[in-house]
Amino acid sequence: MAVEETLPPVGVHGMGHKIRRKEDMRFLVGKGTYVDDIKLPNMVYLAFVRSPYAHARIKKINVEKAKSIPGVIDIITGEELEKAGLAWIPTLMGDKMMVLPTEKVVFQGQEVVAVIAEDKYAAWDAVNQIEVDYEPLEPVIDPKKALEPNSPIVRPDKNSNLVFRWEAGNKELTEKIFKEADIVVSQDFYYQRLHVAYMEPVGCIAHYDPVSGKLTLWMTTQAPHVVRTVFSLVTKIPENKIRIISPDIGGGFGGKVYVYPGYVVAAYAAIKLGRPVKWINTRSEDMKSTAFARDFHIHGELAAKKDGTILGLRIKVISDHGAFYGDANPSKFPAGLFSICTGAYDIKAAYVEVTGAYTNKPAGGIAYRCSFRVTEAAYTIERLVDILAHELGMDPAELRLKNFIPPEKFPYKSALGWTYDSGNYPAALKKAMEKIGYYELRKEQEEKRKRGELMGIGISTFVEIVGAGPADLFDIVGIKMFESAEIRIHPTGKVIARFGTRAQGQGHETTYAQIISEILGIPVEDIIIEEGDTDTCPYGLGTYASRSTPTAGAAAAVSARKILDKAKKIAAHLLEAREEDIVFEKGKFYVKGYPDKYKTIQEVALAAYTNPPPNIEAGLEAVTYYNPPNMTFPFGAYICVVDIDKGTGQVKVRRFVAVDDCGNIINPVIVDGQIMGALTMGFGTSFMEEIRYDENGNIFGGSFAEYLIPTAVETPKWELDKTVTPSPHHPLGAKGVGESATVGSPAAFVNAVVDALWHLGVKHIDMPIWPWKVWKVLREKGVAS
Ligand code: MCN
Ligand code: CUN
Repeated sequence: MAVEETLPPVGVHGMGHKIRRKEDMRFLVGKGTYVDDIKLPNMVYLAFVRSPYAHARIKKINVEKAKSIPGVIDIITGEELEKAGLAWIPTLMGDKMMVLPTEKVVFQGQEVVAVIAEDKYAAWDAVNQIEVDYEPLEPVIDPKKALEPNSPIVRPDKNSNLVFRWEAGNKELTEKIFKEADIVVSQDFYYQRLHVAYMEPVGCIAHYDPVSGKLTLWMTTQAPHVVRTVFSLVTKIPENKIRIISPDIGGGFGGKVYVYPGYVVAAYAAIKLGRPVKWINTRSEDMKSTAFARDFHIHGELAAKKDGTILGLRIKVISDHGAFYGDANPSKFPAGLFSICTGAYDIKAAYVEVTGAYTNKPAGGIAYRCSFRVTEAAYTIERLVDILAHELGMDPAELRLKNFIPPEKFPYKSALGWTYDSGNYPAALKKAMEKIGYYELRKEQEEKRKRGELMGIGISTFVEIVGAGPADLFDIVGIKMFESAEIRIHPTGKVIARFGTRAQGQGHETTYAQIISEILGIPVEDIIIEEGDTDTCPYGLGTYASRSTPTAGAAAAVSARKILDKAKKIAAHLLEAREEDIVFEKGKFYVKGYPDKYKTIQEVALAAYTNPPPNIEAGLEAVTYYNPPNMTFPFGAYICVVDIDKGTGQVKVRRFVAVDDCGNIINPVIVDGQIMGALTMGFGTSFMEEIRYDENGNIFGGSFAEYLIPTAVETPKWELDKTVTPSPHHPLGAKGVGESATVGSPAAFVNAVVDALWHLGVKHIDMPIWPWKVWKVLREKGVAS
């Protein structure tokens, strides 16, 4: 790569410019600052003894041998934390979670004892010398069994394993419609437990200054402000004496929203010992104990007329939450936004019921590019629609085109209560069909089938729902889900803008600068974006659920427009004209009809400090706390072609066309990057990744030896295209995109595999579709070669 290709962009680059990411230079030359890069004087290290059992009573903890290891400073147990009122802390979902256990452990890999030592080697030596005497208890592994009356109870503080029961839709109407339907298809799906496998495991450094009484935490968190508030409420440390800094983050993907015991113990130890404490998970600790994704046991039913008109949808889910209800959903949505499950279709009646269960596994649920469980919703409806097409003998594309919400019906109110802002689903599907050569592929498939070859075509036309969210519906621990942007223009026209969000690789330093550049005509390289420091950034809810563009992007636009309004007044003063006569174009203000006599935005910025109009305050800055009027509803049409090897069961993805629509695009290269990354994660989900447990609660998938993620070798070549249907309520017409492809693609992959095998009597294979699963099916059907 030539050096100039990696240099930051020069010039005014507003919306739609394919500029390189401003942040990439420091990452490419290894100069990013991640938590583990930070070293403070006098710092000590924290490591955890973790439970080998999924469910066991702690009888005794012997720390004597460990204490005598040179360099060991302190050993902290649950009993000690209990005295400090910190053995349990609240989760973001109003439940409680153990920081360190006092009575029993509730999942394998749970933090049991914390060791603090001069270096991490001494800490790990001590971890290995601590003896914990356990009395194993019967573990609760299957969430369905967990809900049976005679099940052992996971939690010491509860008398049942029921987390919640939640429903949406009109049950009676749905039942009536199902009774009247010509055909009902139904299927069980298990959307497996996943780990997000970001590059940087979770960790933190806690530093307490006894002079100022200030606690500073460098933390791998996607939501620094919310964590600060929770920390303040739990510890009673005044909120202005807690500073959370999220430095560069090596991928978050939802796994870094959760509040981990390590954060709390590190903070406690830093205050107790008066020394900075660093805690960084190892990779396998991370895989065994951090917030998981999915784990939904779904039963779906679709009712239709003979001609393929879909009438009703009914879904029952049992969701496995592990030992604590630690999802990071908006509080009114215990099952996230699963009720977007009617998808792209005009369905009269729908009813959904989700029951959450505690089991002896780690907590989590909202992670891995899920948009609050839209992944599970899109998968369910898109699989059901394909099954219906096959049962009816109809083409899956034709069936979709017949049932799409027509473009003229937007804004569209869904049977489960959402008002879709805009969409054009037939346009996206037709574009994808044309690009891939859909009908030719169907012909090829027919011929191949005659020769006994297995080829499948899978479609997914998903709808996303992102931008949480409107204050009347969306809050986290009571805090409304607004988002903030503060823009300051200095006298020389250079800009610093700060946000309540926190990118983990999404490129906000570039795209937010492009938004400001678009509106104010200031070159992108003159705009610095800062996120992730609660002492300097305005309060915000953070980056997850692809909400940053719909919320913080909107806040940036509104703040920039506020500044432009004031700048116009200043320009009128400088040009000795009336404000109404001032025209603003490409960074220049002039009087209507006299474009040659202008003042630049930079000159206006200087005047804001040196020569403001008499009736106007000095300075040029604005802050906005943006409350979105509605969610945004991105969508897409994906088509996948697979060939299956009858000898090995290996599925080869021959082609994958993805047509995405996220409204107006800020940076097309970043959006393409987001889509390719998310497609790769959808591919991993469909064919490789799973965290499983045996009947004793032993994890399978706790290291990369067992948890397979796609490398460049396995990853298919993605063919991207787009349609543009702007959001009518977003100030820039933009919708979110960060998770779309992980939401939409698994159904396309699985639909393709089942399409290849349907004629053999195969209706479904659960993900991950490992070769041996396919091979087993081929053997059963007598076609394995
Ligand atoms: N964008 C754009 N035009 C649009 C929409 C988005 O240019 N119309 C740009 C945005 O400006 C931003 C990026 O695309 O730079 C993603 O924007 P958005 O869809 O708003 O999503 P967020 O910024 O809120 O990112 C969150 C989302 C989530 S929830 C997960 S999970 C995920 C994802 O982003 N985690 C990621 N993408 C990731 N990418 C990386 N590299 N690392 C992660 O951890
Ligand atoms: Cu669900 S993963 Mo993203 O919302 O951080």
